Amino acid sequence: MWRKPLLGILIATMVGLGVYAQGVIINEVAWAGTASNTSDEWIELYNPTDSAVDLSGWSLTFGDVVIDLGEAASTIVESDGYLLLERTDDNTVSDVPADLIYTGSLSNSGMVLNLLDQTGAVVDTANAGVESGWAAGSAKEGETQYATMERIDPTGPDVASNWASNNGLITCGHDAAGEPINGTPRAKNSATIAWETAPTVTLNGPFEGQAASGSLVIAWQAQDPDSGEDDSLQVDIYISADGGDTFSLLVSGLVGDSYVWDTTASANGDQYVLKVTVKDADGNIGEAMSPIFTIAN
Ligand SMILES: [Ca+2]
Ligand SMILES: [Ca+2]
Ligand SMILES: [Ca+2]
Ligand SMILES: [Ca+2]
Repeated sequence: MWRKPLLGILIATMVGLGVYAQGVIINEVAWAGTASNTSDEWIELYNPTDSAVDLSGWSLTFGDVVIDLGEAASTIVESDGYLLLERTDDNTVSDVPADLIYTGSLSNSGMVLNLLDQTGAVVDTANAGVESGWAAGSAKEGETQYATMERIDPTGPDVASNWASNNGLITCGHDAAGEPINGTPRAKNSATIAWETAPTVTLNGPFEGQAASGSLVIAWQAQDPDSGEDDSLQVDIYISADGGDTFSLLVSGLVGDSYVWDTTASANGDQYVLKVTVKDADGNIGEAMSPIFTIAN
């Protein structure tokens, strides 16, 4: 668990911009609506702090829209609690009660949301650094249709890399037609759960344009944020000879952090790519890909 704040600080330091969350934050934005109705947009706020926050006098704005959060059914957001805003009526997320009904649309071409406290200070934003469109989420044409834009690290800044689309696997709530929503209204984001539990891997070579021959040592570093037991991860390696278009399994079920590959068993070529996947005990998968390299024996 020690990695999480460190990662947040690292991202903030590297990027150097983005508003820091102080208290309640904008956690999820259903800017494309739902499969039932593209007007059925909704927004989730979240309190990642240790104490309750009173939203009296706070507002949420985008475009010309100003939503007075003091009009919520309860203005108190408990620690680890949510506030669900549904557009037009409570049927937008039909089986989860809204805390506040608002009017006004989120353009699919992208908008910036601002969260203002009782002094009028902007305490959080969503989608601020994005020139056009949205940092994440999708409409009808998305891989996961009408996926919401979910904040990954609730205490991390509003930068594009801290937003991801709902993965369509961890979802809750139903739309006005009773169909499942590709989002997590009033619940932890799928992107946050993946970030907290999925392993990550980085590949230490081969490097861009490297010409490999004979035995090539494939080395990687893998981590699982919620266990820390690196050697419990199962590693598979895949190889592509066509620049990453198609992969075939090279070796599976490895543990540890390196593998010696006899490249003489493979044809010469200059469009090779390696992919390493790591799987934890829960079946969460992380992967890393090498740049294109050459085999010349
Ligand atoms: Ca929209
Ligand atoms: Ca509702
Ligand atoms: Ca959520
Ligand atoms: Ca894990």
